[in-house]
Amino acid sequence: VLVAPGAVHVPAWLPFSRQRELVDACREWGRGPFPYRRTVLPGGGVMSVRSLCLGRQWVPYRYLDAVGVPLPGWLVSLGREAVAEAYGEHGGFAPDTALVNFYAPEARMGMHQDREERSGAPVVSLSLGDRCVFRFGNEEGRGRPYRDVELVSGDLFVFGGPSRWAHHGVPRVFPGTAEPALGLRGRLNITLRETGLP
Ligand code: MD5
Ligand code: FE
Repeated sequence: VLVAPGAVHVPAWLPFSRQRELVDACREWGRGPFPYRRTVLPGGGVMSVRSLCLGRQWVPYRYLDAVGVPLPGWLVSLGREAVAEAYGEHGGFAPDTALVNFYAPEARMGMHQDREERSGAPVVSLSLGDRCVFRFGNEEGRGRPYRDVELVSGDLFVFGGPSRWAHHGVPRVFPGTAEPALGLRGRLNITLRETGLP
C-alpha cells in the first residue's frame, strides 16, 4: 500500500514464525553489555521508548564507530528483501545499523524527523507485538497534515524518497494486543538504516 510517494506499507509481511524469531533475537541482543536504554534528549527529557543499536552505534544524535552488538548478515539480507518487496528492487540497500525500539504499554514517540543519517537510502521498519498508531506527517513541521496508520505485528514499512524526511511518531500503543504465542508484552520496532558514514 503506497501511503505517500516513497512510503510503502506492507501489512503482514513477516510470517508468524519469522516474527517469533525476531522477538527472540531482540531479547538476546539486550542481554549483553549493551542493554535497552532510554535516550536522554538534549533538553534533559528522557524518552519513554527503550532502544538498542546494532552495528554502527547510535548515541543521541550521532552514530559512532564503536564496538557494540554486531549487525547480523541475515538482518542485512532481510532489509534488502524488504526494500525489494516495497519497490520491486533492492537498489543496493546496504544497512550498516539497526535501531531497535521497545515500547512498553505506556510508551510513545513524539513527532520528529530522522536526520542523523548522512544518506538518502530508505529506512526499513519492522513492527512486532502490540498494535500501534503510527503518525505519518509532512516535511515542513510536526503538525497537520498527517495520516494515522495502524501498524500490527509483522507489518513492514519502507520510507524512501521524499517520505524519508517526513515528520512521524507513535502517539499510541494498544496494550495487550500482541499474540500471546509471540512471547512479547509491548511493541518492538526494528529499523534498518544506512548511516552514510565512511
Ligand atoms: C518506530 N521509529 O516505530 C519508528 C519506526 C525512530 C522511529 O521513528 O526514529 O526510531 S521508523 C519510522 C520512520 C523512519 C524514517 C522516516 C519515516 C518514518 N517517515 O518518513 O515517516 O519506533
Ligand atoms: Fe524516527
